Amino acid sequence: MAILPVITAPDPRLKVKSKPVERADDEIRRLMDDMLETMYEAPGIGLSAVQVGVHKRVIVIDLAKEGEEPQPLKLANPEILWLSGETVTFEEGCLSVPGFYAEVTRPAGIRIRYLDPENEARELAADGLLATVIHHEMDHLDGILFIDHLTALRRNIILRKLAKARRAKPPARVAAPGA
Ligand code: GNR
Ligand code: NI
Repeated sequence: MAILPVITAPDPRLKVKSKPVERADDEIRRLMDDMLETMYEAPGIGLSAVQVGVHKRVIVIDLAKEGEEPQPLKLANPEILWLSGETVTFEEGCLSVPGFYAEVTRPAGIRIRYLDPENEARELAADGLLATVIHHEMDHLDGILFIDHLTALRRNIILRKLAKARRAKPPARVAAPGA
């Protein structure tokens, strides 16, 4: 397994819509495991492939608390089957929007269909924080960040601060030969 670099906003790669996987094969299983390791290390409770620069419709989630038995969820091609009319509001954060948190209101319940790592079609019903994290990760697959649910004013303040922080401390780069 490997810990992968997580892309942070504002980065145009986070705005790209991800493509469905043809089937869950060894490459996808490896991606899911690398994403889980990256997510645990961060730490975070969800991660989408686009955040590690892979534009495939793959997400991982684990809501288990530290010290509890891990409960990894590995999902490819998640599709919404049903949304509840009720809404719920959670304070969200994002590994691609480091240091910023905001309340987002989303459908309280969700039912999805997806491919598991063995390429089997499965369904999952969720509410509470799990439903919110599924929405957050599925948004990533369509190039949407939680800050896109805020007013343009709040979003732009956050994006400007992130861009300024990046200029102050650019991400580590591998040295070019001869550099
Ligand atoms: O670690 C994360 N916490 C979180 C909290 C509330 C709502 C959504 C999330 S997902 C986030 C990790 C992440 O950026 N996933 O894309
Ligand atoms: Ni996120």
